Amino acid sequence: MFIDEVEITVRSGKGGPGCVSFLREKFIVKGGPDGGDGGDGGHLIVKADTSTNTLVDLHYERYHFAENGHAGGSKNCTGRRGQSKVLVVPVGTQVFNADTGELLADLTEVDQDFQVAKGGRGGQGNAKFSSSRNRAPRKAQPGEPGTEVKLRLELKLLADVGLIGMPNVGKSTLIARISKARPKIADYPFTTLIPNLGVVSLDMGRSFVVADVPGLIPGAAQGAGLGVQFLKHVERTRVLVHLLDAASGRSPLEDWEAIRHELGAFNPELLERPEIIALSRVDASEDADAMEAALKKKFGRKRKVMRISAVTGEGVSDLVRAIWKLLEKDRDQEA
Ligand SMILES: Nc1nc2c(ncn2[C@@H]2O[C@H](COP(=O)(O)OP(=O)(O)OP(=O)(O)O)[C@@H](O)[C@H]2O)c(=O)[nH]1
Ligand SMILES: [Mg+2]
Repeated sequence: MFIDEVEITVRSGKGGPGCVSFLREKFIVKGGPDGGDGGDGGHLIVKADTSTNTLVDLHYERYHFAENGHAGGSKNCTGRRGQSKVLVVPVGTQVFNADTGELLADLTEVDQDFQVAKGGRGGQGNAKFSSSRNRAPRKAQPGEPGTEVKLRLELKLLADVGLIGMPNVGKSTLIARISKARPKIADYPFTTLIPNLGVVSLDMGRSFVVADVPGLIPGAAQGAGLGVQFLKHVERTRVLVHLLDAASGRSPLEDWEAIRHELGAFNPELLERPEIIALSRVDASEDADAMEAALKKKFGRKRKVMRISAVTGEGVSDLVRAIWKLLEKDRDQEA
């Protein structure tokens, strides 16, 4: 199961109590106080790792506690610190405080971590309270409590390129052709139910990451079909490739407009994203030439219009190169 949003409750460990104790040994009368400090409680940490790509484990396990610090002992023994709890989440996870909505951390890199709650300090033992006025203190501190936080974790996959379009236009077939991703492909709408990521390698170590998301239909912004919730996984992409089916019997231009409407309703920023138009499944269409001409006329120099067939391979390597160019341009502009 693919889960991209969960609410969990976490707590750091409580500090261990300090100890009250007096040295008692043969031949030593009234040895001084020797109660050690309690150990600090464990921290609560969230860490991004590639070992997982969904939040499903946290969906089933909603409470997470770091270990409490251990009590101090006699003979000035400090208690053991509590073990910190490290929650492993996929790269791309955003950590919010569920009560305030505040974004606490955006874990976009492998091994990046964030300390949500610091462990409580261990209490001081009675040895620390000894003074010239009180040589036999019977007092020690309790440990500080841990901190409890309600978190909302939201996964937004990180990809350079988002493949968007109506259902059944060949998005998954394309990602399977250009990367090692192997999503389910079938001749019916809504085959893809969860986003897929694939790495596309060019030559000389150049590569980029593509996200294939479930298809969109008119009304998706109001929840039609699978809705638009998966669009959050293309929110952080830098380039969109919009597949328009040449063999669906529908008008590619009308499809384009319908999907753009849903994109805008979800997040108007997506409309500004550089976009390549890929007229897809051209091998199965008689009208591909006319459709291509109409699209080129409509977009002029604003968008590159390309024709592809993920089945025969026509146009696919050109598309990959065009994507790379656009990514480079985007990088240059950023720099
Ligand atoms: N003839 C032809 N068929 C294609 C091509 N690309 C995909 N198909 C077929 O079109 C159907 C849909 O392909 P998918 O890749 O599953 O389409 P999708 O856009 O991922 O669909 P959803 O996941 O439902 O949104 C499958 O039967 C594919 O074999 C193509 O270039 N030419
Ligand atoms: Mg698909």
